[in-house]
Amino acid sequence: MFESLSDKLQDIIAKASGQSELTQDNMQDALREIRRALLEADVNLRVVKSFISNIKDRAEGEDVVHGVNPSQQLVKIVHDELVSILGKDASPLDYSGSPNLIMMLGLQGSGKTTSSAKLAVKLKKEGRNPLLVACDIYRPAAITQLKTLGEQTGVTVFSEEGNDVQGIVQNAISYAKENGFNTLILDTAGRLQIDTEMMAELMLIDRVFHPAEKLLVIDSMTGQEAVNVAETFDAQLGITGLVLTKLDGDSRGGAALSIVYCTGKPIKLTGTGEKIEALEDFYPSRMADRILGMGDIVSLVEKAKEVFDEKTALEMEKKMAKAEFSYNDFLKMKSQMKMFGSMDQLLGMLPGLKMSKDDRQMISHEGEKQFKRIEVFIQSMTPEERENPELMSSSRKKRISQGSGIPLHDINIYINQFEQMRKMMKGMSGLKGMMSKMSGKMGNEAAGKLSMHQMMKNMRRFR
Ligand SMILES: Nc1nc2c(ncn2[C@@H]2O[C@H](COP(=O)(O)OP(=O)(O)OP(=O)(O)O)[C@@H](O)[C@H]2O)c(=O)[nH]1
Ligand SMILES: [Mg+2]
Repeated sequence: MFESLSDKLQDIIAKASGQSELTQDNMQDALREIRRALLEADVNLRVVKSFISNIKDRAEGEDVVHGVNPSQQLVKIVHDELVSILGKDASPLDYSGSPNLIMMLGLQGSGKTTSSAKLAVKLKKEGRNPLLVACDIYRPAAITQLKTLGEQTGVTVFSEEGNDVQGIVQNAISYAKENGFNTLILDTAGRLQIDTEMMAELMLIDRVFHPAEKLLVIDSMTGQEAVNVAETFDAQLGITGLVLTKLDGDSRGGAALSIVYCTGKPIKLTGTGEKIEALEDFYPSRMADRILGMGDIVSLVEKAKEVFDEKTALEMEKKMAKAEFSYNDFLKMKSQMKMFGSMDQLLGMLPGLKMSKDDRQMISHEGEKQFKRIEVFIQSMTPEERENPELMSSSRKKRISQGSGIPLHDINIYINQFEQMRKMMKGMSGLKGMMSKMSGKMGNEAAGKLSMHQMMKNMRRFR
């Protein structure tokens, strides 16, 4: 899905990682390339223009965030803009009406019948009781197609030979009321938006039955031509939302990225394959994540912004540079790290890190256990010892071990690690450097290459 656009955007962002700051000058190239990538993806020109001008404004106005390198800031800005043109928030289906009516409409072959069946299965899973209504009385095999899908999925199909569409819907509603179906999915015939007779049929159904949803089913492979189709259908019928099908075969993304901005109508569902389960709710931010192939780096950047306020970062940086970093500072830093969320969540946000949920939980469980133990160890020190790590002597260690219940052997390991960490920090240019090193690692070159083994090793170093 959107592979070619994805690859291009990711390349552009990776290039920005060599720069030290986001400025108007060094963003010119990136913007030009983003523009080209979007146009090649067949994104509507109006969308491209707005997209580029918003990114430009934000890149110029953006404060430099500590610990976040330019490529990551660019990721965030591009991500936000993608979310914005994809519709910002998810738009759930409207289940009002009793029974609730969902009318599927669109061009021939766009995926109405398939999506109707997929939707029925989805609704069933969600505890609704859907009825598929065969409203395509023009194509000979249409009713059979829907019936077959109904049989495969265990969803009841309502059909009538020889009746007109208004009559069929009327009878289907009565049937639903009698038999406890609460959502009717109307699978209408494919039609061209310029076929006035066929459009009149939909308008009539709309006027008589007031469906809660009039979903325009659009084949995403048609690129920005989808925009024209949607605009005309909407002008005549006032559609309530879009179902974008065949996203699995769409490597460009032109339809998805143009249609919401141009029509003002939300994408409510996406078809991502021929299988009956391949229908997904549409979340603009998740789609943007996918396009940028960035895991959830965006949340990470947002959190870094919240957690590491500039003053604390500077204070820590100074202390580190002078190797004055104390056990108290360690606790302070740790409590700030905690604000990132659990370690499990944190690992989940690392892009390109292919780790199962179980592995993640195992590692984070171990890590958090160790962190807690280190906290107990530090809390068993006197205030003086916490401020001055060099005071540590064997008699003090023994006392701490007795007080904390942690074996002396482990205390020695912790102290050793702390000293190593102090040295390492002094070597770096402070917290800012450390953060950008960390995030640099997460962000590009090492992402995807960071193995489980390396992760474990890194974690052990910080314990
Ligand atoms: N790969 C893929 N194929 C799809 C998707 N949705 C539908 N199709 C395929 O597209 C073709 C047309 O789908 P239909 O559901 O029959 O389309 P329709 O809009 O009902 O067509 P008409 O009733 O003739 O107007 C079928 O071969 C489907 O399997 C999808 O999300 N991904
Ligand atoms: Mg059909």
